[in-house]
Amino acid sequence: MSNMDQIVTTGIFINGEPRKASDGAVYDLFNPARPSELVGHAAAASREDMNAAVEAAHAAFPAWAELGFEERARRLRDIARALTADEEDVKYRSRLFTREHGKIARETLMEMSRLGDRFMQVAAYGERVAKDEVMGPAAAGPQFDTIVTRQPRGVAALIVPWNWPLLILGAKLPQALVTGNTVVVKPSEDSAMAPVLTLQIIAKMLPPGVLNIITGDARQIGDTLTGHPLVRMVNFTGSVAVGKHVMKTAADNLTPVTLELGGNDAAILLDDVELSDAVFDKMYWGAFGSSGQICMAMKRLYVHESRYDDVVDGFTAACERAVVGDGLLPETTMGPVNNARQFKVVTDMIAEARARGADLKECGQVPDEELYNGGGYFQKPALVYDADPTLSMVRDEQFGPCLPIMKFSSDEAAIAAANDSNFGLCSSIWTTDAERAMRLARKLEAGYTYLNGHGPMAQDGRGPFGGFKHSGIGRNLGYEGVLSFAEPHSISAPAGFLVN
Ligand code: TXE
Repeated sequence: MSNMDQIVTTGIFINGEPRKASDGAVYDLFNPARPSELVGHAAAASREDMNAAVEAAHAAFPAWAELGFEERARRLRDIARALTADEEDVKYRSRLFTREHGKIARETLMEMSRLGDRFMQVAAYGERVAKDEVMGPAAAGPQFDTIVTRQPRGVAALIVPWNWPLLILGAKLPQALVTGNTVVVKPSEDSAMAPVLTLQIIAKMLPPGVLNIITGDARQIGDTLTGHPLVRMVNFTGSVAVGKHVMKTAADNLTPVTLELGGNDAAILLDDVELSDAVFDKMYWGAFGSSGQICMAMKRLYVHESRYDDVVDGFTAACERAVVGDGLLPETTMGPVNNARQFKVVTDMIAEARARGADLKECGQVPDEELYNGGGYFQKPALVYDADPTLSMVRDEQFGPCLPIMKFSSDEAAIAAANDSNFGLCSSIWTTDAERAMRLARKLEAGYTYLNGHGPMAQDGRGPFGGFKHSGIGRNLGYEGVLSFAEPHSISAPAGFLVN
């Protein structure tokens, strides 16, 4: 054990102060690669703590809103620089992140640096929200001057899941702050410590109460946040079931919600797709980055029948190159699944496919068999060839290292199969024909379509991100993501009074 691996205890953060939970309660976090290894303790906050966090955010709101966009954007840029300024601390948080989460070091470091990037980007493009929209008299109808301002909403509740806690925060937190809202963040129980230490760096650079951080059992304290009358906006990323519950709880106060609830992304490989090892590697990362635990991962692969055999051969070979093991080792490309619940979802889907006689192959190399079979949540990437569309691996979100592959015979059949899902988060089309790609993309029921790529590495943060159907409501990222944290306010006067 490295001396970086001493057991850590993280707290909560309210009104500018790091604190313990009010009754001192904590809960344990274990390493998903070795579930008997205690990594540390996170604070188990009480409802009183949650109320105190919301009240602190409410009290801090007027001064933060008053500060003005320029000053807030300047602070965002300072935060972006501070997040990665201390190399030793970055290494420490990255290692802790892998040990509490399971994901490989390359990804934890990437998440940390992307969070800073988002603060920088939002400081730049958020400026559009600060500018009033000014309209002189219209060409027809009653004659008015109108100015539309965008005002911050107040206290924003930001709820993040365990899979990419920092990257997902980057889609909510700088947007909430730059528009002048104050914030309560609730990281997931299953990956709390590295996110809390990272969030504390940010919170300490802001006036007391602007950013408050609460961890603990959401079943105990979640409704206190989302149903709080002082909370003016809930931005949630997580499961469909909890998203619906959050929406119902927020409805009591008519609190607006943005919900990002996962997906069952279809990737469509057309007959003119260009294939190479580089393309197969891209597909591997699109499907199995972070062990497949990504909302915008490739979750159903549809291949034109004329290219099916070539794709199966090349993609299987890419999956065979996966090195499954401890995320702390530099050669590992796939760590364990994060938690026992998710592990069961994935392994049950694989077991169902096997029981129904599916053509299934588990790929990848396992350098340490003892570790792999030692009770950690390890699953090699499992491919199901020519998958039956009624398998739960096709119908539901697997959120883990397994993937069904299916054939199609026409563009129309591919679009119909891709859209045959309750989800509609992302999708991808792989082709050499841009015009055909655009024609088909417009028919996909998905909030984002990648061309010749899939997942976080293919995504441009300037595009709004969110889903159709059960994938959620509203958008994060892009200009729409920033706008969602502001209330439009129209101010009109008879023509000539406001605009000359
Ligand atoms: O999510 P939960 P889980 C999907 C994925 C996965 C499933 C379950 O399919 O298998 O969801 O994951 C907080 N009030 N996604 O169980 O429970 C909770 O503490 C307020 C897709 O981890 O929805 C955590 O911070 N908050 C997804 C967050 O909600 C509550 C990413 C998500 O937890 C709450 C993660 C309550 N009553 C899972 N109950 C995506 N969109 O990418 C829980 N929480």
